[in-house]
Amino acid sequence: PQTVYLKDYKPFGYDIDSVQLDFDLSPHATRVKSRIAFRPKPTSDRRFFLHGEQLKLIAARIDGAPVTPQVNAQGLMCDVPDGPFIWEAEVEIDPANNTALEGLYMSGGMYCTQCEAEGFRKITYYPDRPDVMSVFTVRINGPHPVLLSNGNPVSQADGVAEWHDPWPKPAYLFALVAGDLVAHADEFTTKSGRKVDLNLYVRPGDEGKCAFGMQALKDSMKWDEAVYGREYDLDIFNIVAVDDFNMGAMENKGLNVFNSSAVLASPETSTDMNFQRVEAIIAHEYFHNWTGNRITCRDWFQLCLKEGLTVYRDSQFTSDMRSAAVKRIGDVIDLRARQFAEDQGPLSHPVRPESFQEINNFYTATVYEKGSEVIGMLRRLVGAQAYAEALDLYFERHDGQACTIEDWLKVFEDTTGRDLGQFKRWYSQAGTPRIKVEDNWNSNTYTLTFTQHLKPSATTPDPKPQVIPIVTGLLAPSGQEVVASRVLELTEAQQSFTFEGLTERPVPSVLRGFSAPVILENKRAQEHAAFLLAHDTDPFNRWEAGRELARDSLLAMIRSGAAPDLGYLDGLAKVLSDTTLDPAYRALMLALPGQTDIATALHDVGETPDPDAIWSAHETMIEAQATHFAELLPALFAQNQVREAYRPNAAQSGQRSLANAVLRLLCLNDGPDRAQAQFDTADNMTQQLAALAVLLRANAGKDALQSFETQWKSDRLVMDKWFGLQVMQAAPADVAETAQALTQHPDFNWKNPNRFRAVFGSLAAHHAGLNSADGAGYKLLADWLIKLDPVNPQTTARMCAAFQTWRRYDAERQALCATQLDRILAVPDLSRDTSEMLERIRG
Ligand code: BAL
Ligand code: ZN
Repeated sequence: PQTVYLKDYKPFGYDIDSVQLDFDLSPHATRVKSRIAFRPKPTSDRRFFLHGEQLKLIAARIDGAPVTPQVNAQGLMCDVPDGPFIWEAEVEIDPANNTALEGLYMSGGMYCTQCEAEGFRKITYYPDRPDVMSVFTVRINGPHPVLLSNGNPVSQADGVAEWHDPWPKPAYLFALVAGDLVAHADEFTTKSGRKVDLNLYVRPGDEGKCAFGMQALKDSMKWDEAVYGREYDLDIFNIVAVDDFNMGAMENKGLNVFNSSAVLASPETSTDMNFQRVEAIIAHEYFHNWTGNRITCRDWFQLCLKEGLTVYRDSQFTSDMRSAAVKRIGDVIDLRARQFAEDQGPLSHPVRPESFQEINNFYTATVYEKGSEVIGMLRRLVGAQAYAEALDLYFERHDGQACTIEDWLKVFEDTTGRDLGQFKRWYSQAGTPRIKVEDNWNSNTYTLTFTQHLKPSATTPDPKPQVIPIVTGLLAPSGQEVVASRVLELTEAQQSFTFEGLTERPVPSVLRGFSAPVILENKRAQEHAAFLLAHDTDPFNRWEAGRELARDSLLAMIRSGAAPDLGYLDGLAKVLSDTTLDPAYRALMLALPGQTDIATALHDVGETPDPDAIWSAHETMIEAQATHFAELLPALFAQNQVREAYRPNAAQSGQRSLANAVLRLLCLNDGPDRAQAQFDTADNMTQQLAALAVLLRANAGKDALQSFETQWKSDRLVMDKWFGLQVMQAAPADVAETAQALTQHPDFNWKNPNRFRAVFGSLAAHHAGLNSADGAGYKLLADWLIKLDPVNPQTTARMCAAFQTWRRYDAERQALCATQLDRILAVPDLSRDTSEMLERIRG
């Protein structure tokens, strides 16, 4: 496969004045007619190449005269006039056989599209690159009650509809939907008084799961007006739920297409976490209307320009709608689990990569989540006010353009006068910086010295110091804060910061709010962490201190068979019983670092993680929590029962998350009756599923599992949970067998990405199960990736990331894993997506 480089970027030689598309829908023979007005740019490469894949070319004309282009598997070339001309083509495509779910495909009888990143070329011949923007008019013919495309409706009649999108857009934002759908309708009036029709289209039967998503949309629209001054710009905003979808959702202009799991929600069928995810993804896609659509990316190397910024915006939204501290902690847990793992392994790449073979493989935690962290740092460095001014300038200067990271940074430079040359390294250097902190106390002067280090890697062989905002506060030994949070700007490889006028040696609280995506390397004394767990005024660092104590105790248990640390358990007991603290926060405190995180911590210091030992230490620690908190737990459980009607808001969700975490511990102490009772009486999925998980863990869930299946067998999204939970809750030695047995279930529709991920995503996330010593986890995953690859390369390639840590483990596991990686790599005609991923992972 060909590698594409950022340095080779060249503009397209033509502008497009308008695009007219006509679709005659038919499952196996959809006809697409295009009429595109090209105009050569004055000074550019005039090579006329249009992308096109898996298209049957029926006819092509230039200015009305038939032409015969040279066609290959990637597209076509044609001789064209020197001046402006009209290109017309008619192609035939086969949506019903499009199992890759890219381009136009069918899902449960409906037609839908996914064009980002390079799916439009499977619909018609076109310069399928984000810097070619144009105005689209789309006519759809098909015997379906609902026919949708981007923009505003022009005409709607039986079996034919026309849409016009006045906003120039790249082809990746094109969308078409047709089917027998029902609308949940509402409206929104923008701040300038324009009425916008809102519709959430779903399959009949799903109408009851729309209200929450619609409210989240209206909240997002309002928030973007209030916080970023961004108003919606069409007469209508449509969202469609589709069951077969590779990603979470897609921000097509005026016609967002959502994986049904990311938009449908009801109390009976969705957990609190599902509701939060729906709210966040609705916001994310909506926010793309300005950060992504109105201002898009010049090329796919700039993907973080829209994704990092939009993730940052949606995280601000969630912080405002819910608890900022809880959101931040959740984001950091996720960042460490996914992005740090990526950055420390063979898939490491800069936030703005410089080369790729398959762009679909770069929709990564680094581009998205680290991309968002970079924006958070920028805001911390320049301050909230300058950030707002820079964003205003960004929207004003670049509206309607396809931009680069250079454009983005320039608006900050122009607004603040700062030179962001060094800051830009966050975009170009791969890897997670490591920071060492040392302190010194001398004649009432306190000094903090930071050293930063970035490990050289393939893409960053010669790393240079980055600009790292380290938010720091100081506490007196009494626990009182003596220096409030301030941003220390670390720019050198080593740098000291002094604090004068203190009367006693303080305790530092550094990297508050996780102010930069770095690893703090040096261990604090345990009393220091225990002190911060008790006293830190920064909620993130208080949580972090507890996390550190838990991690250190787990490491000691693994390394030397130590008993669980009583200091940690005592400190945690105090936090758990502090009713002034948000229950959601206390639930996060109670949770242990993930087993993969523990493996990473061991690997980091050159030790070989033993997945079974990590599993056992985790189990032992949970048992120790149950014993140590035995007196606390019944009251905690009772206090956090929600008495009023179910609502998925932050307050209720927090109570349920604490009560459900406590339920697991209570079950260890008292047996499964309480969990069974909760399962039997639950009126919402959060409590039903949590109870089922506890029962399965206690090997007491057979009947509940059966009754859950009977109750929910006709609900696809709930059955995904049923599939996934069994794998997640299996003991390590049973994981592969459980997953294998589930693949034999009549409802294991493996071509549906959600169902495939329910089983195999859960297998991949089960650290001890995936890495079981007999290699059964590796083998089963490989078997199914081999099966899925020809059907859906994108989902297969994403799942390959499960193997990215394989070199951490012992020689036997490595050999078992290498055998499976080689087996997949040896498959003839392996997709470009999967081979790129596995070649990088195999190394
Ligand atoms: N643009 C792909 C889906 C998303 O990030 O919103
Ligand atoms: Zn996005």
